[in-house]
Amino acid sequence: MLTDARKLIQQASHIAVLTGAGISAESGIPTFRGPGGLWRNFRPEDLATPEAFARDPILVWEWYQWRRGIIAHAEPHAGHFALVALESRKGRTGFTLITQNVDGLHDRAGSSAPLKLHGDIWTLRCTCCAHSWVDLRPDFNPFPPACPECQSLARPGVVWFGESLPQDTWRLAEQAVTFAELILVIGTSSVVFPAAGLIPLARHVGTKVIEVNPEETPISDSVDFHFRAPAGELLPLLLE
Ligand code: BJW
Ligand code: ZN
Repeated sequence: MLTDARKLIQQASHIAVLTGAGISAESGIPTFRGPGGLWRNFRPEDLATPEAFARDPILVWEWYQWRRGIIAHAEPHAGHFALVALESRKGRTGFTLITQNVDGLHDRAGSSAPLKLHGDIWTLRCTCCAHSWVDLRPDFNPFPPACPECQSLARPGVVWFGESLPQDTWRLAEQAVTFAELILVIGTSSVVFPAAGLIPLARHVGTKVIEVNPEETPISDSVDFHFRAPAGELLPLLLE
């Protein structure tokens, strides 16, 4: 199975990769769902919606500040680096990395311009004016953080439930999966839309699908290859 999948990867002239929280699990960053997932201890509707932020911005900011602290101490692993090596083999026109992750580990590993469907935890946005900026401090002082332009309340630069994805990024992701001959789906439960919709879209136009996930997901039965293994172990073997 590994040999056949490797052949597909070698032969494909364009590969799209869709990653989710599971690729960062071996870096020590909790996933959302599943054992130890963030949603086991917190209700998403209490923390990751515009309504939750309007109701209790301090609670939501405390949660993001806690996660920023964990992410700041995490390092990319062999799986992230294997994707960087694949990108350099395939070249600019042969590879697109699409991620649902907000942690920035792909950038820190060396991936060039990943398409970030759900934003970036290190970016802040003003709730009043159009200003957005990068702030790499895990701890804010003053707390909660304020806009440097107009002093209004800042919010995390991420996409919450009920919010639209960044339109240009989304269009590029759709183009990539329809243009690609192969999509690698790594470490995502494939339940959050519209990101999860990229996989049926790819299949619809004949793109082959390889899934890397220790658990079954709603797409597992319909993919060409499903490797039930952690990304940090499997990707270096698959992409060597
Ligand atoms: C490993 C591993 C290892 C473990 N190696 N793997 C169509 C149908 C139904 C609902 C909707 C729909 N369209 C829209 C919706 C509503 C909603 C939605 O999808 N809800 C579903 C949950 C039912 N979607 C939205 O609201 C989206 N907006 C939108 O559609 O706008 C238009 C619209 C508006 C209003 C109404 C209708 C349409 C926005 C979604 C935003 C998601 N935001 C979050 C938070 C981001 C900020 C933050 O980080 O705080 O994004 S939620 C959370 O889930 C986060 C993730 O990016 C996202 C996906 O999770 P992911 O990455 O898959 O992680 P997990 O934890 O679920 O899975 C980890 C996997 O890894 C597991 O499978 C493990 O087995 C595996 N794993 N170790 C490899 N070592
Ligand atoms: Zn402002």
